[in-house]
Amino acid sequence: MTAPVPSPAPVPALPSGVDPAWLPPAVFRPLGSRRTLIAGTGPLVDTVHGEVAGACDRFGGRVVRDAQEPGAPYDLVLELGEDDPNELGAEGFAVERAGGVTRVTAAGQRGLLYGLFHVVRLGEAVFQGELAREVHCPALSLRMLDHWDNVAVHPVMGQVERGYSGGSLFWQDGRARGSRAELERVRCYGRLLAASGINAVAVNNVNVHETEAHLLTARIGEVAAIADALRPYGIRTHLSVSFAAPVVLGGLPTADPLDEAVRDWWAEATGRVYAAIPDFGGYLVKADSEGQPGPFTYGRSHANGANVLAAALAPYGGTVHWRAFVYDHRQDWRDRSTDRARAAYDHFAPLDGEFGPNAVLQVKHGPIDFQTREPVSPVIGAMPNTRIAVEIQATQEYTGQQRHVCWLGPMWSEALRFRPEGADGPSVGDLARGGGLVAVSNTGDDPFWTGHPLAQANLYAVGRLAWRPDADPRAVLAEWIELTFVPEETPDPARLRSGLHAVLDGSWRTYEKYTAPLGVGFMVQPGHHYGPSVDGYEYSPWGTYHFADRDGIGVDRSQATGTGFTGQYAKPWAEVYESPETCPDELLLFFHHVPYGHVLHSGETVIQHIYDTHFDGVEEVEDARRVWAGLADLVDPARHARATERYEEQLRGAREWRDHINTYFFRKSGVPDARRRRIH
Ligand code: GCW
Repeated sequence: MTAPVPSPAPVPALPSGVDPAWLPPAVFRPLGSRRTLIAGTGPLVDTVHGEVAGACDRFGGRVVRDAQEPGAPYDLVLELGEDDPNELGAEGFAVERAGGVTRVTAAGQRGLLYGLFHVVRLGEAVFQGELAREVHCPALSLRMLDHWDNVAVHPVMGQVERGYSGGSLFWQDGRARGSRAELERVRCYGRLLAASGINAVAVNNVNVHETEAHLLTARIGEVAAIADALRPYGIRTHLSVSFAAPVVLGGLPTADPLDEAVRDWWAEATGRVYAAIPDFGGYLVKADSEGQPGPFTYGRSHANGANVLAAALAPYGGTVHWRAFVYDHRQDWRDRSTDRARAAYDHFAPLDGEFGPNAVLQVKHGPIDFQTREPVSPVIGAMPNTRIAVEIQATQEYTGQQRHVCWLGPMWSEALRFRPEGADGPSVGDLARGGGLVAVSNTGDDPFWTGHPLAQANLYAVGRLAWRPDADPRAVLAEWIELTFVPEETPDPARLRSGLHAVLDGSWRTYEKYTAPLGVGFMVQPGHHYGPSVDGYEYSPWGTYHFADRDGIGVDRSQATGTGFTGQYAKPWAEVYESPETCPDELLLFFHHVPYGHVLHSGETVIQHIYDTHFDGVEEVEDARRVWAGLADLVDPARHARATERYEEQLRGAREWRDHINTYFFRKSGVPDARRRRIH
């Protein structure tokens, strides 16, 4: 008897009015107009089959599963198995082309899925000429998005904390989205993420409020429904949990990680999670951070805390992601010796080697909090015996909240390529191999997914940079442009490409120019963090100060005269950052307090730099707005209109920033602008 031929898993249908992002139908034309053979079995192979079948329905090609027609000529073969599994792993694939046949081979089902999307990305090119065998494997095995989504609408933070893309894709008004259409949208989301390389999603906010806490126990079925929707695209589901769950949910008198009853409680709760979601990814924990409960309450270390959850997850292959974002958020601004930048290292570096094998320490890429410009966190290079995940923020909390264009690929790439021990040591990307790359998601139920249509580029880049942390961000952007805007289908592809590069390539630096100067950070409105307020956090307990007075500005973090933070770096960086003479201009005020007349490496004084960059930044936004307007005939009208609207707000905002910052520093310093422009 022959086994039944497996059937394709249908491609989820994009709800009407929702933007196709980087998977518009046209990118499937080269694939869909050819003959493809798919070999292998398993649910993700069915997904691949469905993708090819959907493309063929649209473009007239043919797909055959498991050689029902032996010897038939194929243009493309997608096959599971055969290859050396050690070479390709679960997620890698090999691609080659000879004798008119393109062949993608994978050892694992996910590898085949990524091979398929590789073919889609390359389009016609993958069907031309000959291609020697190339192996593609992800550098990082965990490529994750963390959703800061609340189940119930939070009175201050709303449905999605720091969300700028409408409501949550997963939750609405206290319940899981569960209608057919809503789950179809989640499937579409999983599909987009898989095409960019993402393989894990945490579905709820790291600030675990009362309603959200119950997801771990009574409401795990809701999480399971999301996991079901994401699974066909190779995405594992993770859950943020409260460290106090044994007390809050279990009714125990303590959550002490060394207490036996607490251990048992976690083990039992975790068993139930796996009964509901057999491929559950694991827990994400924000502990002793901004009011969340944690092991400090019991006089225990964070390794003790992480390990109790790790032990519960271990029998099932799950992982705990334990965040290193631990600092004193109630500090006295008068106390100049406390330095928030130091906190993560002070808490965690001494614990190196104490975390269990399935515990990952998740470290924000900078020492403070996702500012427009920060140095790399010294924690990343200081814990060689700990699995480290690097956390970046796609949601643009401090970078324009998806009303301003701010392409973050170059910023993330700089961080990932940074070498904490200098040129001969490993890069941050290398150091993240043990734990992965994790981004706070920038998506929601907005028709464009990301509020600003151009912010989709950031989402795309997360997966691509996690796959290859040393990738050139400009190449990632070019790839996103080709897929999303399908230039060859427009009358003037060259103008479209160059216009998109013009508005995106330098947009992070533009944003930096008109906001807080030289790495000093913040200067945002308290609470929502949008728009300028130079002293908004200056006399607050949050540890985010600039210390501007009539003579100068910046935070002295040197060992010689400051907080000693520079000493947390290895050489050469400890020395480079220690002196204003060697510290890079863009980080000068992060590391040093200097007079306004201090001369930068650029040759400009600090005060003149502030004036110049703020005027320039606004001009650059004006230029970008003009370039975007000139693309109206080449871009989908809805997309164009949405971004046009946002450019108006960006320009208004940039002018506001310029005038606040310039006026503030003119009044503080009394130094006039050398170029005599109008300062209010
Ligand atoms: O950047 C800050 C945000 C908080 C966030 C916190 C964190 C989820 O302002 O909204 O809380 O970081 O990373 O935990």
